[in-house]
Amino acid sequence: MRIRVIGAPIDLGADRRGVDIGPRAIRYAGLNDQLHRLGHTVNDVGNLDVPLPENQPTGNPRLKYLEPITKLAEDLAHTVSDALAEQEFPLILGGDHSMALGSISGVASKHKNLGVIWVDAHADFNIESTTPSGNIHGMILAALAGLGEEQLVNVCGWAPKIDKNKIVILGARDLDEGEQRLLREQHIHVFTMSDIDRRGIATVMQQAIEIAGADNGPIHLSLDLDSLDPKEAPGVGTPVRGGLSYREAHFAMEMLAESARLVSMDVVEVNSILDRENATAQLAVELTLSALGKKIL
Ligand code: DIR
Ligand code: MN
Ligand code: MN
Ligand code: MN
Repeated sequence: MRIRVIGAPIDLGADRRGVDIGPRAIRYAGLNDQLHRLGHTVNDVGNLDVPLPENQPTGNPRLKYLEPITKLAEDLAHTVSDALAEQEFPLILGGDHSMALGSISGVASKHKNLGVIWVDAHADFNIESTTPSGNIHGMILAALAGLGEEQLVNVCGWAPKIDKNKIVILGARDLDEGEQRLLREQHIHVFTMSDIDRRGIATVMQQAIEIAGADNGPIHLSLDLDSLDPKEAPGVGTPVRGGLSYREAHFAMEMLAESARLVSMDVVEVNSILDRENATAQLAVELTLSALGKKIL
């Protein structure tokens, strides 16, 4: 496969600083080399330009940095749809999760029945009226489903990007009150950590692939490293105990590779300032390799 690596070093969507170094940290951990060794061709186009929060007005406190976040989303959507048009698999490195507004908008513009598997401790399903923080990374999945602030929803001039029946959230364990209500109202498929405890990662992941990939549709994977237990992934902005184990995460990625349905992937929220010796970036590389075909034997 030909893989286009795209860096989106944005940290305007979250409070903790340090995810803007994520794309570099993931490259330092050997991403391109290892993808190459797995047999892929790698076309790394570098990082998109993202303004610093120091140079930007915060704007509406319930929708912080709305303007620069939507601008990056449009740039990124364009870059991603260009990659697909040229038969390359977009692998987008964050940055905070607000960048998925752009990556998924770009993929959805090329794949009309796209499903999304959102692997995350959080659901990122807040809207302006439910957000406890005003941080847009916590609103992205709702926006992609057509809910919330209209500038987010209508990024690139069309909406919704994803049919809400083809969204699956996996690994959730920290949801806000209004967000829970919205997820229930909208009948979003959420597999919590309790579901994984009860039924095992293999069963849950198989169902996730069936839902997101219904009618033989393509799947985008959005991998937030805080889905893993903080013991494995200390370098994230919002660590939450009780996350996916090392093997659960790998096996989920291996199943996705086996499904042969993956058309694009985000790797987000690696926070190098909070990391220990780049361990979280290394884990991000390992999981990406599993998702892109690396097998034990
Ligand atoms: C919280 C935290 N739900 C919020 N969200 C995320 O601010 O909306 N942390 N995504 O990683
Ligand atoms: Mn173009
Ligand atoms: Mn997230
Ligand atoms: Mn998260």
